[in-house]
Amino acid sequence: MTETEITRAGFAAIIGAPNAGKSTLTNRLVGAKVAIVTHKVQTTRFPVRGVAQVGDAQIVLVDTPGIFVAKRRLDRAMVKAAWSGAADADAIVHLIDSSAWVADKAGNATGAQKMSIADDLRVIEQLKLTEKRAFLALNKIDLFPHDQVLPVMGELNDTGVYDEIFMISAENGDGVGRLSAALADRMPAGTALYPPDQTADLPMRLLAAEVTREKLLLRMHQELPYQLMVETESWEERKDGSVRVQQVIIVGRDGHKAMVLGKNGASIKEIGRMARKELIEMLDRPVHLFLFVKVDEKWQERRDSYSGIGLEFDV
Ligand SMILES: Nc1nc2c(ncn2[C@@H]2O[C@H](COP(=O)(O)OP(=O)(O)OP(=O)(O)O)[C@@H](O)[C@H]2O)c(=O)[nH]1
Ligand SMILES: [Mg+2]
Repeated sequence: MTETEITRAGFAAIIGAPNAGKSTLTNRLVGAKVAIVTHKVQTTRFPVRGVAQVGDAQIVLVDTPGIFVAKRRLDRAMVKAAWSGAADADAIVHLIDSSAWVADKAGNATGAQKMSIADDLRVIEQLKLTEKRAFLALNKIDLFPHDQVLPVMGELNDTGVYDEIFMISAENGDGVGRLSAALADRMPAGTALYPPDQTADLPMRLLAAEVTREKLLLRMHQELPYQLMVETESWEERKDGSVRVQQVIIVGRDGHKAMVLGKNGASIKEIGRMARKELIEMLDRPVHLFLFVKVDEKWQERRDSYSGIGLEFDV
C-alpha cells in the first residue's frame, strides 16, 4: 500500500502495569519486533513507537514503560514517560494481565499478581482523575478458560473509564484483530505520519542497545538487570557490507561487572552471541559486535543517562 492510500493516522498509547504484555502487543500489532520483551518487570524503559497499517489507517503505537509506584529516579522517570506517552494519544489502550485477576478471584494470586492488580487499580484512578477514556484489553486469556474472566470484566467495566473491552492474547494473537480494527476507527482523518514501509522510529544504535539489554535481562538474575544500562558507543558501516557495533554495558558495582562477565567471560560471550544473532536478523547483514563492561556507580544519577534515551532527569 502506498502513502496516498492512508486517509486516517494517529497515535495509540499502550499503558499498564509492568509485565502486562505491552511490548508483546506492540510487536504483534506492528508485525515486527520494535520493543524488547522479557518475563521480568520493568523491561521497557522509555516510550517506543511502532507503526502499524490497518486498512486505510496508520496507527502509531506508543509502547510505554510499566506504571507502578516508583521510588528511584530511573523508575520515576520511566513512569512519568509512560503517562506522557498517553497524554497526546488519539486512543489509549489500558492493558491488563487478566490472569492475575482471575487468580485473585480464585483466591490464589501470588504476591507479584497482587502487585500487578494494585498497579492496575492505580492506573484506573489516574484515568479517572485526568478524565481520560480508554480501551480495556484483558491480556493473557490463553492462560485460563475464558468464562473465568467474565466477573473480572464486569468489575472493571463498572469503573466507568472504558469505552470498550477486548479479550486478547498478545502472545498468540487471539482477539488482537478486533482491537486493532477498533483502534483504526479511532484514528483522526489525515495523511500518513510515517513512510509506509517504516515500522520503528528508534535509531538503530538505540535499538541495538536494547537488544543487548534484552539478552542481559533474560540471562541475569535478581536485581542486577535493573541496575545496568547499555550504550552503543560506535557504529561503523564497512565496505564489505557488514557493520561493526561496539557497546558498553554500564553497571553500578564491581561485583555486578563480575556477574555480567561470568566465569572466564562465559556469560558475556553468550550474551554477545545471542545479541549478535538477533542483530544479524534485524539488519539482514553480517554484524561484528563488541561488548565491554564498565563500572559507573553514579550512572543512575547522571543526567546524560536519561537524555540519551529521551527520559526526563528532574522528576
Ligand atoms: N501467556 C501469555 N504471556 C504473555 C502474553 N503477553 C505477554 N506475555 C508474556 O508476559 C511477559 C511480559 O511481556 P512484555 O511484553 O515484556 O510486558 P510489558 O508490559 O511490556 O512489560 P514492561 O516493559 O516490563 O512494563 C513476557 O514473558 C511475555 O512473553 C499473553 O497474551 N499470554
Ligand atoms: Mg515493555
